[in-house]
Amino acid sequence: MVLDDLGSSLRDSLGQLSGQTRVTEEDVEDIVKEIQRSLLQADVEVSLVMDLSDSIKERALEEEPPGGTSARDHVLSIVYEEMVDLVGDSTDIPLEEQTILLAGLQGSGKTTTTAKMAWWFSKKGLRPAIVQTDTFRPGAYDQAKEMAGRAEVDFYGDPDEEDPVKIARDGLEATSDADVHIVDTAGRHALEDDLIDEIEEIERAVNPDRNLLVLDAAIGQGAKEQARQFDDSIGIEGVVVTKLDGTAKGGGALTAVNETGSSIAFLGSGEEVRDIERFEPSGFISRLLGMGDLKQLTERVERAMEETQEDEEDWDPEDMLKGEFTLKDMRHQMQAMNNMGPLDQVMDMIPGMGGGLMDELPDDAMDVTQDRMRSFEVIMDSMTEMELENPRAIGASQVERIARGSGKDEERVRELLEQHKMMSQTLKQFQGMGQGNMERMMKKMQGGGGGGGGGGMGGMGPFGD
Ligand SMILES: Nc1nc2c(ncn2[C@@H]2O[C@H](COP(=O)(O)OP(=O)(O)OP(=O)(O)O)[C@@H](O)[C@H]2O)c(=O)[nH]1
Ligand SMILES: [Mg+2]
Repeated sequence: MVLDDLGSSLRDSLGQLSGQTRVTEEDVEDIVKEIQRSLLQADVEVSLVMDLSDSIKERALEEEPPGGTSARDHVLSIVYEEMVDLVGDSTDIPLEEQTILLAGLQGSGKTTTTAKMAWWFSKKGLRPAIVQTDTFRPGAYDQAKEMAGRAEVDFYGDPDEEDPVKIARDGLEATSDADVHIVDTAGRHALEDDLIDEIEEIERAVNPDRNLLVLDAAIGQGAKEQARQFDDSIGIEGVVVTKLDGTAKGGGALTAVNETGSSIAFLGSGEEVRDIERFEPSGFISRLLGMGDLKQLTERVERAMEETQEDEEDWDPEDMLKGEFTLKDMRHQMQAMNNMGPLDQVMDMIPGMGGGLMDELPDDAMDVTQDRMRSFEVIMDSMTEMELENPRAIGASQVERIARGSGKDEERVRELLEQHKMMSQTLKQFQGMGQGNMERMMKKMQGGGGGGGGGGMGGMGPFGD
């Protein structure tokens, strides 16, 4: 499957716009409904979803698609722009000396993120140090130290000290050689007063350049209250979403971003120090909507629809070279000409068939003019499945019947059969050549044969023996 479930229902809605130059209110309603469903399932707050829906609806109906843009692409780009607006750009994280404080509830992934970020900065050529101030949870020191080891970065902690503020102060001093200080803090089940007091004190002691709120991707509506309280007490400049390797899509992060007026800084997607990436709106939006990379969505929607068509009709141009060339193949060929251009160009797309080979063919072999094509199509519509598969079995009485059925004269029907025969013979010659011969011949034609080849066909015509 090209796109996953949610993506595919959105794709279906968008697909219905295919070929339209204008969208109706109903079209937009359908699309917006799909988007709402995806976002709500991804834990995005209802009010945010509604705001977004309104802007999309308004713009999709009021704005004129730029010249040459299809309705579908127009709606798609509006959806994307509005989503980017909602999600925002990545939090600015300059590659310079700085102190970063991480805050968040218990188990949200602070300690892991500290190590991941330290690793990330070290890969950017900076020297990071981790300062571990969690005196609340037994084992916090060992965990942080072990992770710092894996990230191969400086580490400071003091398992015997009970005052986190003192640890923070001592830690900055002890690691003064480092450029980037990342301060890990203790988590609690909920935001109790003592946690707030503690983190405020640490904040004052280390005077960070930025405070990041670490959120588990699975957090839903709880994100709002949490984000507001942390923002009130220390101020939040960015959000880190962790555990995106799970099933949760991280919509709660948008609530937090909205609540704190901040943006997303990093994404975590695993337990290893390497499982971190800078936030990038396009990928995240795609995830929220349950789609692949949305940047390429327009292309993908396009491609997906072509693929669906091909799947349905189960027709592959390469088959023409393998088996019997039927009237069905011919019909596809004629349709393909409408979509893709003339047969010689189509043949160019088939591996091993390019290189101007078709130029050597008699002109009328592939020449089906628009007019003839249209009448051929009508004629073929009057043929039975059997006749289409096996045109050689079409005798005089069938010609008569087909002519009557299609409203064309018998001569036209015979002309079609003649045309088919010609194309079929030409293709047979290709088949007869075999892969090796074909390659040799192509080389010769392209002047790559060396010796006296000289680019000409010489005496070796492709269709002689
Ligand atoms: N799969 C996965 N697990 C993660 C990720 N980030 C953290 N974890 C795991 O989640 C658990 C909690 O992570 P910690 O980094 O200890 O969380 P914390 O916020 O420091 O927890 P406290 O210090 O107790 O408040 C650990 O088992 C981590 O391995 C992630 O991105 N993906
Ligand atoms: Mg921790």
